[in-house]
Amino acid sequence: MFLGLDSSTQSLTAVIIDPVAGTITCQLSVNFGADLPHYQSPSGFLPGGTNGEVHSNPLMWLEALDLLFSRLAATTDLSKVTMIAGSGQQHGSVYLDESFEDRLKSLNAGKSLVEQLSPALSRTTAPIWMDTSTGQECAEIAEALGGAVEVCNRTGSIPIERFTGPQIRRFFKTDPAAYAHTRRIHLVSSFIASVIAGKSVPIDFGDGAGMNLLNLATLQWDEKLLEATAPDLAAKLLPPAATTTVQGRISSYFSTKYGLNPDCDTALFTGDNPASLVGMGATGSGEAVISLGTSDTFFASMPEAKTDPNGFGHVFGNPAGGFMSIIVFRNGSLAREALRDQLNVDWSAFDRESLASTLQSAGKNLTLPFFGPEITPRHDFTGPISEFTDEPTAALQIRALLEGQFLNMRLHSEWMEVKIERIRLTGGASKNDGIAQLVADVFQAPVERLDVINSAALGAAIIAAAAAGHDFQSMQDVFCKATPGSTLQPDRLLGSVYESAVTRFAELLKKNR
Ligand code: ADP
Ligand code: XUL
Repeated sequence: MFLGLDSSTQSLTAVIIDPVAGTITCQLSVNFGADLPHYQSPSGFLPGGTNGEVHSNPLMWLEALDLLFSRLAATTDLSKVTMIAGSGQQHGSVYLDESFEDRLKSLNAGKSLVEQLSPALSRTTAPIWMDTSTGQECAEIAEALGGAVEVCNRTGSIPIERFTGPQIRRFFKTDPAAYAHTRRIHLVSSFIASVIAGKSVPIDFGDGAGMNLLNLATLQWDEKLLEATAPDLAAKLLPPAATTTVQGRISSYFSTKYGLNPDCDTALFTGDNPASLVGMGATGSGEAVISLGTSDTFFASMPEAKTDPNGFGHVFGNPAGGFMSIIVFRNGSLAREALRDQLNVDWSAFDRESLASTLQSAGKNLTLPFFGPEITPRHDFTGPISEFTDEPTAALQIRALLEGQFLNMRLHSEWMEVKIERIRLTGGASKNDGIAQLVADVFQAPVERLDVINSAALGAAIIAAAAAGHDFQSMQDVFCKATPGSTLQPDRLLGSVYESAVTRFAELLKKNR
């Protein structure tokens, strides 16, 4: 059996898979807010940060790990687990002193992780992905490299506030003594992986690419960026490695305390998005995942490390090899809800029958679907902008908004130079067949939906299986099947319609930015 862990913003989740039976044998979560209220982080981070700072207490993650394993041990025979892998919320960083390695090596199962590891923190809190405090540091790093585009060419992203490099730089600038006292810097993923392995283990290519430090061409830390970020940074990071690199046995702390097999191995941990790519069964070329949540997210595997010339999208490592894109659209469900409320309708106005009634107007009327500031493309829009040839009835406005959202997505994923052949749709709006059909039509690719709940933790369990020698693709074929009857085929007659619409959409966008 293989165990995948996912340490996300609000919870720590475990998924155990049995590859022979093809079943998920256990899924358990610890919710930071509900289960560990004494950390006063109801949503997984410390409220009240100033200047855009959003931090979490790393001790909360450690206590969650003890709690999760005690719950697992009470319900499951952990001695059958032969490999553990995992994922974490991306970009967050943990700062540790000289004593960390020795403490990991000599963990005593009679005490807690918090008790034994808390003295090793050289910074009591960890900035996480929601932190936007590093605008100045981003500008400084860009300037040192000769521009944001150069940083993007090297690392797959322009300097981004939440990314770890700018965060490290801000720590160095605001508390140079504590920075100097820091011997090791980990991501959330590699921090948890290190505790499990009983020694510091590397950051993987998947999560490492979210730091503005990993050179995608060499898959090494980029020397110029290390230098532009903070002094002596190379010495504080282990060389990055592939996600499936086996690190050796688990720490005896876990076998003694929770009945894990002392021969259980550990692989590296990755970011939650790379792990979700696996858990959604989309690591193969031509496969994309679109998540229609509060924000809409598009991610897809990429054999080559292409970078977005506009600097809107990001490139991370694909745990199965090669790379993946991730592109975030802020005007997702919030924009759909805004139009729904403005027209005083409910979601049934977005369903298949309603949209079918306006099929004649497919691709004819254009809407830039931005009710507020957008990051893809980055612009402070103040409201949607439409160019209609038909009378703008409510039904046509809904069609044009949805088409605008997916045309924008199609346009801003063209830089990947990957022909999308299958889309796996997830998130709250994915259950809406009308919206799902429009995705299929605009991208001219079949859309599938999956029953996977914990896609990152499931992905991590599959990564563990792959690290133990199983084939990524066959594991995904078993564990990431489309829900029967959920697949929607594109209307091929609309291929040329949206081909021309995407060009007109791009022109309208250009006029309005
Ligand atoms: P989050 O990003 O917060 O995890 P979810 O993926 O749970 O969000 O998506 C929640 C959103 O899904 C809601 O805000 C709502 O706008 C949207 N949603 C829920 N049901 C439907 C539906 N039938 N049609 C369209 N959108 C829907
Ligand atoms: C990705 C990002 C978020 C976190 C959430 O760049 O910041 O998706 O990984 O866990």
